[in-house]
Amino acid sequence: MSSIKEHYRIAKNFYAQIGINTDEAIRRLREIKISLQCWQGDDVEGFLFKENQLSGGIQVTGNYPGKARNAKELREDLKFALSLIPGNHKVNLHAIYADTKEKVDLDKLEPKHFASWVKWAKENSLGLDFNPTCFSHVKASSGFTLSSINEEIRNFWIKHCQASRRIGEYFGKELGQKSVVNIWIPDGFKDTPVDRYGPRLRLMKSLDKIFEEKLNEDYFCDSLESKLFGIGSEAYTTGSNEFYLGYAVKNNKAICLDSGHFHPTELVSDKISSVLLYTKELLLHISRPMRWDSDHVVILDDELFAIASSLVRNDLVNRTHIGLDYFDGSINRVAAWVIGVRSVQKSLLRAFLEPIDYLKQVELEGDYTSRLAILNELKTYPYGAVYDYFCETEGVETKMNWLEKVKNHEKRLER
Ligand code: RNT
Ligand code: ZN
Repeated sequence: MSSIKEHYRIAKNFYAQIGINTDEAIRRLREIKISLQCWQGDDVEGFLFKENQLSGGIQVTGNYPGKARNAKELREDLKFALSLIPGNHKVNLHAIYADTKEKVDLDKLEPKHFASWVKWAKENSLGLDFNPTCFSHVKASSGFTLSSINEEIRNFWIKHCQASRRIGEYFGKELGQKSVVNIWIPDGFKDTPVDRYGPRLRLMKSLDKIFEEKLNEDYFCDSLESKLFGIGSEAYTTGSNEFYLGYAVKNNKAICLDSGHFHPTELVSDKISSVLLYTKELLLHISRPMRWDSDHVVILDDELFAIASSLVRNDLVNRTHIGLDYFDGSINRVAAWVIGVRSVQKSLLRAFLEPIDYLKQVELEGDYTSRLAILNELKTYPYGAVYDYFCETEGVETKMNWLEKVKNHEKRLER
C-alpha cells in the first residue's frame, strides 16, 4: 500500500471516531469549481492594448521571468497549473484577454472575439467567467468610468459592460455552465469630494442601462464588486459596499466580496452569511491583503479557513461562486495559481471534515467550553492526509511534489 493510502486509512479512522465520513468529504470537495484568474499569468496585461499601463489603482509588483506574452502561452500555463490541481475548474477572463487579430475597442467586443477561449475551454472541460475591463484604457484616464461626469465616457463603458454580458451569456450557453459576469470599476477621488451623491446616482443609472437588455440568466449571472479604496482613490470610491449591496438587493444581482476590499479589521468571512440572506448568489474574490489591497497569493491563513467554514457550516456553498483574485509578479506565476487553488481546496476540505451538527448542538445548549475545545482540537486533525489521497485518486501530484514539476518546466521555458 502506498504511504498516501496508508495515511488516508489512518486519517479516515480519526474522523470516523467523530462521526465524519472522509470519502463523503472528498466527494463534496470534488464538486467545487474554483475560478482561476487568468490575469495572474501575465500581470494583468492582456492582449488588446499591450502598450497601455495597468491603471485603476491596482498594482502588480515583481518581474519574475517567464510571464505569458500571448493567448497561446497563457493557455499553456493555465493548463499546466490545472494539471497540478485536483478536480474540474473554471478560468476567469477579463475583456482585455480577447483573442483576435482584429483591432477592436472594448465597446465593440463580441462573443466571436473569445471563440478560441471557448474552444479551448471545451477541450479541457473548463467553465469560463468574465469581467469587463474598466481600466488600463484611455477612456478611464480621468479615474472615472460608469460614474464619469462626461456622458460620452459613461456611454463607452456602458456599451462595454453590455457587450460583456453578451459574452458571458455566450460562455454559459456554449459550455453548459453558468458564467459569472462581474463588474468592478475603479471610479473614485484621491481627496475628499464635496459631492458624494452625484457620482453614485450616475453609477446607478449606468447600471440600469447595462442591465436593460434581457438575456438568458440560465447561462450567466451579473455580479457587482465593491471596494473601499484604491491607489489614487483613497478618499472615496463611487462603488462602495453600501452602494452595491443596495443595488444588488433591489435589482436581484449577485454581490462580489473581495477579501482585499474592506477595512483590515472587517472580514469577508463574516459578511457571507448576511449577504446571502438578501441576494441569491455570491461571488467571492479570494485574495490576501497585506496592509492594503495588495493582492498577495492566497495561502492557508485564518481568514481563508474562516471563509471556507462560513460557506460550509451555513450550507452556502451552492449559492457561492468561488474565484481567486490576486496578482503577484515576484514568484513563478504558475506556482502562484497552484498555491492559491490548493489552499482554497484544503480550507474547504477541513470545513467538510467538521462535525457541524454536533458543534451546532453544543452551541445551542450554551456549551461554549466544548465549542472552543473541539474547534481547537480539530485544527490538528489529519485533513492533509485526506487531501493527499484526493490528489492521488485524481492523478495529481501530492504534497510539495508538484513544485518539482514547476521547477523543471521553468528550466525548459524559453521566454
Ligand atoms: C480590483 C478588483 C478587481 C480586479 C480584477 C483584475 O481591486 O479586485 O476584481 O482585481 O478585476
Ligand atoms: Zn476583485
